Amino acid sequence: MSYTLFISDLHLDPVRPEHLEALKNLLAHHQGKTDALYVLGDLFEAWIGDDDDSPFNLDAIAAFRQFSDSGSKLYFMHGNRDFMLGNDFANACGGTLLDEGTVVDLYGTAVILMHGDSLCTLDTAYQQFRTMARNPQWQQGMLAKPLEERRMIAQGMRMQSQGNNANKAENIMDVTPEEVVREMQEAGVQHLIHGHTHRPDVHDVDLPDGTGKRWVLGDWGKLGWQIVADSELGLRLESFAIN
Ligand SMILES: [Mn+2]
Repeated sequence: MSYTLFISDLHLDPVRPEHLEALKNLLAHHQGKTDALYVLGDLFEAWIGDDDDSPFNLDAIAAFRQFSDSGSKLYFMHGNRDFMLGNDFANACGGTLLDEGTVVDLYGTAVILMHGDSLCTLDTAYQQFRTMARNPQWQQGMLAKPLEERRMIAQGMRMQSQGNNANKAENIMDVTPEEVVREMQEAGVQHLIHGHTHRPDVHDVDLPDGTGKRWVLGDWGKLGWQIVADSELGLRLESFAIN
């Protein structure tokens, strides 16, 4: 049976090697069997540039390469942590970097794919940062700095982000319902898959032409999360234990 997998928010970090191990298990289990794997952002806790060839990064790339060499397709989307993932990374993995809001056909069902951070429109401070950090000129300036300096900047950003988020209301950290409807209508779809909010769930969405569904992937902690799409059962959200 044909099927397709979606994951996001692994937040891979050398200090938590169990998540990279869980990813390698997932890749080994599905390689050559699944039609495609979509990684919808925040694969890495931080990504300071494709030229960062740390043993940890090379380990992850090698696992993805083995997966794509098996014939399964591989796609990546940026998250708010790894927004500097580039084509060099994707190519090394044998995958393709997708634009935010790409619409895919899943066995006859059209689905829009997003990381989810752009849907959190009430978080104006973050959206300002996002606009800056997605600017090619800003990224070029960042990539021109030595790796060690970028490492320190990334560390500072993470600490600042944690401090900021600790004081934000719950609804500001979640998606804006009107923005969800707007994106789904514009794309002409009844299904949206995203991550980012770390609130794995399936929600009904009231659309002008019926009820749609918003599928939210979870972040990897003690549990990992995946969405499976196939031609017979449709979509389903699943979790699995991580040791
Ligand atoms: Mn995120």
